[in-house]
Amino acid sequence: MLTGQKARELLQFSKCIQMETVRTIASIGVGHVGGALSIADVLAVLYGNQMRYRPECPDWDGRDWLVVSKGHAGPAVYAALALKGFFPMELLQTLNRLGTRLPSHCDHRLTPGIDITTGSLGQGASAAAGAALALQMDGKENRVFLILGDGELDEGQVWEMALFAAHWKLSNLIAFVDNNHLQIDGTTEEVCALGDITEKFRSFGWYAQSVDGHDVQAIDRAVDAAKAQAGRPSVIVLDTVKGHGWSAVAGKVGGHSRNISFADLKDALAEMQQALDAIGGETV
Ligand SMILES: Cc1ncc(C[n+]2csc(CCOP(=O)(O)OP(=O)(O)O)c2C)c(N)n1
Repeated sequence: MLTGQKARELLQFSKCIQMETVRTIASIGVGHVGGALSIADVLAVLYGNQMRYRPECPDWDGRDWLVVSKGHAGPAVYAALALKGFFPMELLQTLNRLGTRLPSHCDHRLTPGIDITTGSLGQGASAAAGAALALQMDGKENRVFLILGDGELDEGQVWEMALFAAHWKLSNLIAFVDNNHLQIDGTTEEVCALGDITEKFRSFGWYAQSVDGHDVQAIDRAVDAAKAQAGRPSVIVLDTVKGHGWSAVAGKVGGHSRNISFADLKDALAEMQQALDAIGGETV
């Protein structure tokens, strides 16, 4: 259970992740802003409270792994990593430029703190389950966290992974679905309706929960409950808004990948700063 102050710290962290996300995308003028902003709260809970890691030693043996299978949300992950000291904040201004260490999609070979390369939807799911199985076979206590998109669930590979992870009783695997109800060109309902995601995973033998994906307390409690599971993997379906935190983009189909001009950046930062100021408590 988070204290009120800790919850406020996570909310502030989440807002800072969002602000750095729009700054980094604006530095190149275009990028996947919608699906990056929708995972800021879960990233804040993971990097702010739930994951074990050492920024000065990204490959530390005792770390928990994070696989962001919706690899196009890279800018939000980079913002969280920079804010936690994995690399200098200035690097965020090099997003997707020639020779950068921060490509638009997550790349293990280039970025300190990225455990698995992702971008081809579905593949990160299998890689995460493979890593979890390897850690389990080695008798290690490290956990693997996995973030999937709701549109990504259209990939059959995700369901193959769901079967596999339950078969191997991978209780060290905790997956999230960023259920923001949008994919590239429409709602998930229009493109390929998913039905009850929690029930689907449950029927595969997973421990499944569903929470408000912008409520850091609820996400944190759900992760605690997932960590307490033995003999089965966990999924936490996050009810989110694509583009959360920036009303010009929030919930809009065109917000998957879009241009961000200097005026857009000013607008987004002003709205986010206002939300940050409203959180209250001590600034961290
Ligand atoms: C295998 C594969 N097919 C297609 C794409 C192109 N693509 C990139 S993002 C995206 C939509 C993903 O939707 P969702 O998982 O809901 O992501 P979010 O809306 O949260 O950004 C698609 C189809 C891809 N990256 N990989």
